[in-house]
Amino acid sequence: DAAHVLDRDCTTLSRHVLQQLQSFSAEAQDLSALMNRIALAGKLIARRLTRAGLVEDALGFTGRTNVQGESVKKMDIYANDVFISVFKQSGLVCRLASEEMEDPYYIPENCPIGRYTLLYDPIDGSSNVDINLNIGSIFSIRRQQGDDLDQKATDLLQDGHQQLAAGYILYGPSTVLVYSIGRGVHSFTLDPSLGEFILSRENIQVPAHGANYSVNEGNFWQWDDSIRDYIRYVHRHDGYSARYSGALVGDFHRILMQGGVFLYPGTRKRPEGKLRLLYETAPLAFLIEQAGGQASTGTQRLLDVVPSELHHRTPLVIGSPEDVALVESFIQERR
Ligand code: AHM
Ligand code: MG
Repeated sequence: DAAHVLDRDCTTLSRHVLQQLQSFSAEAQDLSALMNRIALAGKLIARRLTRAGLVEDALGFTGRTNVQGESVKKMDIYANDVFISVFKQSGLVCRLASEEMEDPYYIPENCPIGRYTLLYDPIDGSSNVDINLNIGSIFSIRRQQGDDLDQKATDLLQDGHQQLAAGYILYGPSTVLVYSIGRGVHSFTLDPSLGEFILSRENIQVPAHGANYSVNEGNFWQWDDSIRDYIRYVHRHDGYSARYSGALVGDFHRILMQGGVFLYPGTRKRPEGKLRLLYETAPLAFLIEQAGGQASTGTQRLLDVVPSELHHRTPLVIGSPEDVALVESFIQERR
């Protein structure tokens, strides 16, 4: 009823960011504006996705391959461009770097005054797009260091501790935005009738251990012995459930909420695994640590990894602290 609805303190995302920083300093206002822009991009992408089967040219492939050698979907391009156009108007960002672009995209009118860089994966879990299953967008914000006049963006090749903010948008039955600015992890649900992301959970903490293990077991014979040993351990013990959707954001969200571990280990063909550091694994590592969990390459804390190039890949073991530690102990044993 109406009274019940009003009972609820409807905290919007931008208000939440300001509250978190407890200030109206220039940086607090910048972060609030940046998060607002990300929310706008999420709303635009969510809107297109809800009608994708009805709109011409929303689904399927473009016929091109990206820097990573992966086939590009129309939705990848749409979402990539949404972030660019939304940030063009912000004045705060001079460069954007994404999975879909070999080099960063510069917005000359915002350079060099744009003090921040947006790193993002516009559509994570692309293979789910055409079958109407969950997908996501992942984002990370870093402060631009230096003028980058030669446009080489070398200042981005730093560890994950440099992130000012990180998060994702999950396009599922509802659209959910999860973010952290280094003060806990908070989730917001899009109320489509208001067009606003409203706070749904504050200070999320991942359980110390969980039943879920999330990994593509089709790669079993591609892994190191240590990973196979861990999976055999899981198979022999009660209380584990396999959950793998093919979209990292969705699998990660389950683990954040319920506990467990997500793994994308190196394979024989790709010893560094599949996932990219700057706009996939580092943002999620930032979130999980803020939620009391852990993220690792298997042998190193993920946030400590310094990328050697923009599209640098890392293996990923992420989730509940006890589960990540167990995987690491199997890897340690075999070294
Ligand atoms: P994408 O960003 O191109 O969609 O690739 C990343 C995705 C992750 O969402 C998911 O966890 C993984 O790739 C699935 O890969 P695989 O099919 O090898 O298991
Ligand atoms: Mg991805």
